[in-house]
Amino acid sequence: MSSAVSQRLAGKTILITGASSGIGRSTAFEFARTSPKDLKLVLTARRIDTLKEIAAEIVKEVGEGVKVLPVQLDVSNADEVRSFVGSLPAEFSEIDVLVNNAGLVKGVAQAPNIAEEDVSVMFATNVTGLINVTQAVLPSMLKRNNGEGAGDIINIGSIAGREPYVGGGIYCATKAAVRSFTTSLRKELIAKRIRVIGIDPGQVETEFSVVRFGGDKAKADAVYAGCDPLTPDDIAEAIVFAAGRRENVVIADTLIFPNHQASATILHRKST
Ligand code: NDP
Ligand code: 8X3
Repeated sequence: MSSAVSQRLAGKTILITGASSGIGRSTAFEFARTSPKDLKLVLTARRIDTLKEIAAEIVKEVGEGVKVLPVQLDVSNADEVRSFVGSLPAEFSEIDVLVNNAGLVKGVAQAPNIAEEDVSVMFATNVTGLINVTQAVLPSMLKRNNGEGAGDIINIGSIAGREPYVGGGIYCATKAAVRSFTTSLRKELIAKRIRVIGIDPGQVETEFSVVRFGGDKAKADAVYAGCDPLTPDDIAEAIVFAAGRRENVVIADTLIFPNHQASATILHRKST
């Protein structure tokens, strides 16, 4: 990453949701590595012990120039989100970059057999959770710059939000909602200096499929059999690239595939 990017990121406070695993975890490391001298990271997820380990690993790798605050946060709990933002320590309280990454998928059931609990948890996390965090952080972004506003909101969508597939009725609907909310927000903030950035990954190997199949690693591994999926670091690089552009440049919309993928369901698999 060029020094221009580290200069642009210097001094910023980055809030990442879902930082305990996968894309969120990689994004924390990528920001820290890109601007190791002067950066503040607020890392959130439900697994606080994992976040503390990641915080320690980051400081061990890049040094004390990056200050890391791990905070336990369930994005689906609106009260928790509000009180979290309101009680951030002063040095972390001005969020410059919000990475709305927390998300999950549950199962591959098709209507009318989708468990109500799975419907609720996917919408509550992927949609309401993302909106909760955005609404809690946005007021402070709007006040900056004499009311012109400042900051980046980076929403992690998915190819699933553009192309619904069999067995993804709810997850795809949540990611379509994220795409729609992201687009509305960008339009609503047109007079402000707040960048609204959408990043839609294709297949990335993380804990995503393990969560989808309730911890069944063999089923999760089968999703990637014969494929060469993206790594979470690939998406982290795109996120930091977007945040590191000149302030007048908005990477509004991206779709990122591994080489073997051309749509949600068109993937070339090598036979083994
Ligand atoms: P992981 O399962 O590896 O990471 C998901 C993260 O979300 C974890 O850190 C988890 O932390 C967090 N999370 C889940 N529920 C909540 C909650 N209620 N409150 C706070 N944090 C929560 O998956 P990925 O890294 O792959 O997923 C990250 C994002 O990328 C998701 O939005 C996903 O939809 C999206 N995506 C993933 C793709 C893929 O192929 N992997 C492709 C396209 C998009 P914890 O359990 O500690 O709370
Ligand atoms: C994850 C990508 O295609 O598995 O968002 O739903 S997919």
